[in-house]
Amino acid sequence: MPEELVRLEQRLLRRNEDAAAELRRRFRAAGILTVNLMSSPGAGKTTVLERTLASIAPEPAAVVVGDLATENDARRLRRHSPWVRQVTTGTVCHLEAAMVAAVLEGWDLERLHYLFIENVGNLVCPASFDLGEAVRVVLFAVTEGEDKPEKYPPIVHRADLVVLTKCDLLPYLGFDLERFRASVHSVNPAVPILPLSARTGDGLGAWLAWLRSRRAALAVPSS
Ligand SMILES: Nc1nc2c(ncn2[C@@H]2O[C@H](COP(=O)(O)OP(=O)(O)OP(=O)(O)O)[C@@H](O)[C@H]2O)c(=O)[nH]1
Ligand SMILES: [Mg+2]
Repeated sequence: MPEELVRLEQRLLRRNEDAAAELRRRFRAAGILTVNLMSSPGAGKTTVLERTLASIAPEPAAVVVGDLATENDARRLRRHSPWVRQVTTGTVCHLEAAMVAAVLEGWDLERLHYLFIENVGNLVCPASFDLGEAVRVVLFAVTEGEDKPEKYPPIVHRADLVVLTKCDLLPYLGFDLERFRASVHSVNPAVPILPLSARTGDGLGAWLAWLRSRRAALAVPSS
């Protein structure tokens, strides 16, 4: 890569890191658990969030959702929460901290317990952009095959949780759960894996318990 292009990329990432640090400070001060959800297009992020918002109520939870175009996901999510904002990125394949900061305008963060950020469907670009989140969740659908984690290591490397979605389809696919686990753990040996079906609700209880435990951990000062 030409040197000038490398410098430009470094500047862009540095600017994002500064904006993300400021967001993280605001989220911490407000006591919100911010969750950055990342996956390939169509792995089931919005469907998981629809179920999550419906189940986590009356705890107040907000969503910022990124897509290149359309308000489709925000429309779906608004049925479950009044705090939903869509970011349309045009041609940009990931969310950036400044985009998130811009749409938070006017929200009283102190009132929220959770902020979910549904990133643009993409397993590559979102990995490099910190959004000030407390936790990163990467979703893979059973229809994608067992080896995707090892093919897209950067996004898995920094994940706090891997969710395997659409598990209701397992009986039809011949998907090898052990191969998937090995693929995830070859990149990130300690990361927990949570199988889930947003269609049947299987695994939803474990997902909610994980979220609640991570939120409770925010209150404990780290040594
Ligand atoms: N069988 C089955 N289908 C699912 C499940 N979750 C989602 N789907 C379907 O998968 C498709 C994509 O789901 P979305 O939730 O829109 O996926 P997404 O990751 O938000 O997609 P983008 O935002 O476009 O990247 C939809 O047709 C859903 O109905 C599931 O648990 N089981
Ligand atoms: Mg979506």
